[in-house]
Amino acid sequence: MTERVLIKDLAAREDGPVRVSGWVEKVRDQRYVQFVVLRDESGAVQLVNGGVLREPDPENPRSDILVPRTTTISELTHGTFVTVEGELQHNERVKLGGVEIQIETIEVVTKSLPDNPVADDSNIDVRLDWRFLDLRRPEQNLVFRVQTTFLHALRTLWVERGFIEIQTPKLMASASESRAELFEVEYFEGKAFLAQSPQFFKQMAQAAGFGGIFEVGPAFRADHSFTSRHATEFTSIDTELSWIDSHEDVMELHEELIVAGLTAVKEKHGEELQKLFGVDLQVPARPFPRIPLAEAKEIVKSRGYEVPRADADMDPEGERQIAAYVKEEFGTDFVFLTDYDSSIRPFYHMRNEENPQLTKSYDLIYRGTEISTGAQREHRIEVLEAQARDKGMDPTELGFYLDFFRYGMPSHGGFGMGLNRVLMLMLEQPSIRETTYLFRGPNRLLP
Ligand code: AMO
Repeated sequence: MTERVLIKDLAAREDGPVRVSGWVEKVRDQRYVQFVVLRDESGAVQLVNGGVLREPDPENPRSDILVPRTTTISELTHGTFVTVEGELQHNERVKLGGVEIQIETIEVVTKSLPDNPVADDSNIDVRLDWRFLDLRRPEQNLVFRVQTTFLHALRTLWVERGFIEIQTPKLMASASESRAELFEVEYFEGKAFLAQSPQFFKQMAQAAGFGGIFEVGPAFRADHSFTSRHATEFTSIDTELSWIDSHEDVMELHEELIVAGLTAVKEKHGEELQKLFGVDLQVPARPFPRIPLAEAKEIVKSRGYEVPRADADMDPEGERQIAAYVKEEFGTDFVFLTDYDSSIRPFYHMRNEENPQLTKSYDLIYRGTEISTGAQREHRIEVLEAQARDKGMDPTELGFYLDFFRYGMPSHGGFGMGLNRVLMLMLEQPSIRETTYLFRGPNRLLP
């Protein structure tokens, strides 16, 4: 049997016999001639009926059961998986890729039910209920190819720099970020918590002498919100590195990773992004603007919007306003907001030597939405304990975490970045539901 060819490779082949496999996307029955649009993971091609259907092979029990003896092309239901053999023909008039295949045989591998639970205009909940069908759409397929390219570019940069990839446990004995948004699960006779972040364990790698590390893995937040950017489980991109002078070193690495990721996506998928999403992907210039939070609030105020609480983080409207400002002033989609007040940062963020009210930390905003938090961490145990007490925490409760700092620790820092948010903003999608393989929210645990 001839070897299966991916549809995207057909145009480059010479005319002649080919075999393709995929699912039926459309059937156009024109009485004397029938057309099928067949799609596989790489693209779509038009098939033209020029032959007979293959009878099921009695030697092959699967085909015996599944191939209806009476199938005709017009009976091929949308979604049916088939293997087709035929003659490849280049034909400029074929809009779909300039090639078509004259069918010789179609083998029905598995038939689809005739009803199609998702339509192009189905709402997001229906689409998520039938996510596997929704993912057959080329736009959705592209999201995950973009994700693969983006992560590969980040990994390549980390690996070139000698960073070590780690996998940290998601079952924890205590909270990993804050007491809020914590999932508790039964754990034999006791209880456990789902990791909200690999924060403590990526810092442990610093005490372990690993230098630079990274992790791409799940994070869980019992966040009862229904916004476009919150999930109860998301993929967190985390990195941490030793021997930094300040959070500036973390921001530099962060920029390099973003630029590497976007450059790779633009190179590999730029055209498709334009075609399927109308997105003209911009690779930002380095350095990204850095604006202290207090200054950012002033800028936003001068644009006519006042962030409600002076001692709080930017709110979503504030983030949108500062994004509009950097777009106008610097022509970029990215901005680091820096120098967060210690009252709104976790105890492990290092304070600014000159103004201990401020932390050596930042948020990265992409197109008006926060995608990351990063910081230099406090590595001196006495200071760290004092900062924990300052927050009303009992250092003894931090148990094993504080032990990491008792046997020597280099200066270090890092960041966490939500992968699904980055993709949502990069692909100009309305929600992370579109850029998460299987979204998890307060109302969604299925499929
Ligand atoms: P933070 O809590 O800001 O920081 O989280 C880092 C990034 O993770 C993403 N994120 C989310 N994405 C989807 N749904 C959620 N519910 C959700 N919560 C967070 C965001 C956010 O910017 N340990 C620190 C990071 C560090 O300092 O290294 C942390 O977890 O994109």
